[in-house]
Amino acid sequence: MVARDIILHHYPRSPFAEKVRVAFGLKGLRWCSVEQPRMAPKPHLVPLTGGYRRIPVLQIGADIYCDTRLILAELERRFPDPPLYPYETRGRADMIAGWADQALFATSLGLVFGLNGDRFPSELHADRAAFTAGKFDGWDSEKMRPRVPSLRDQFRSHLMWIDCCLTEGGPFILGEKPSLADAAVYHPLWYVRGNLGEGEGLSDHPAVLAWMDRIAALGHGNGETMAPDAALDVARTAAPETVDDTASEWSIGTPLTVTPTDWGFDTVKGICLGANRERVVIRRDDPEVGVAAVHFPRIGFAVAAA
Ligand SMILES: N[C@@H](CCC(=O)N[C@@H](CS)C(=O)NCC(=O)O)C(=O)O
Repeated sequence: MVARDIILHHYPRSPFAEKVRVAFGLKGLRWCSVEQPRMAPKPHLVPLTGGYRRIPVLQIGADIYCDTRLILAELERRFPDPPLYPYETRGRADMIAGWADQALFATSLGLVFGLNGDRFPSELHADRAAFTAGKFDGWDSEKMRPRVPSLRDQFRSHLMWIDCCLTEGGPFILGEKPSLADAAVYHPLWYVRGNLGEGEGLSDHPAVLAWMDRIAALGHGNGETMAPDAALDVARTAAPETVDDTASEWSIGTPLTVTPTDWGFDTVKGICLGANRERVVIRRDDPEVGVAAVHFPRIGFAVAAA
């Protein structure tokens, strides 16, 4: 295994990880799969990220990419062919992904927790209550149950939009070829189908189900299991790549904090290595893994001087 290999830190049932696995399939990539716990603590992940605990995280050597928006942008930069933006659709694909990752995901998750929350262990509920800091009813099934009828309505409206995209311009969300928009819209529906079957509206949309099967058929590329310790060794023995993004308000060397604005509000501290409109990169010197560069998207994160 060489240090430049693509390493994904994830767990099988994570919808956001499924978004990245679909992108691996679309691009036909070879990658290493490191399974992380689905709740805190994550002792084999936070030495890499400096405290960020959300899943998935992409690691390439000592470069650590947080959040699927940036993970997919980085995969596109390094492995452009076949593209995630097949028809100069960058703006449209990113806007659709923004809707899918927030509105469609929150509705889907609410439906699963509201209907099936009792099947999840109490430790997971406690973890997610802290993780969301009270937003989304703390993903508490008791509080979410009365919201199920309204969530069902929302979910059905979302399905109608997706169905229209496919029947008016398919076979994929933006047309003839699969794109980032497909990976983003797919993951919340994959989560609903996996947890609740097709009874919550999906069976009324054969075009959506057929599209889901087309996305599943893209596969996940070629993933090989890697031990969490081995991934830490990779970071320890590699040096981060040079960053050339310097067009931003933050000059190189400024101490910064980076914090998600939607959920999982853990702050990461580091020294600015570069930033632009799309991303911010900070350098950390970690006692376990040495120097690492942690990359975040600007969307969905608050950046401030430390
Ligand atoms: N905006 C983030 C969202 C990531 C996210 O919320 N992931 C969920 C899992 S699907 C998570 O981290 N849950 C808590 C955990 O796994 O500890 C992204 O696109 O990566």
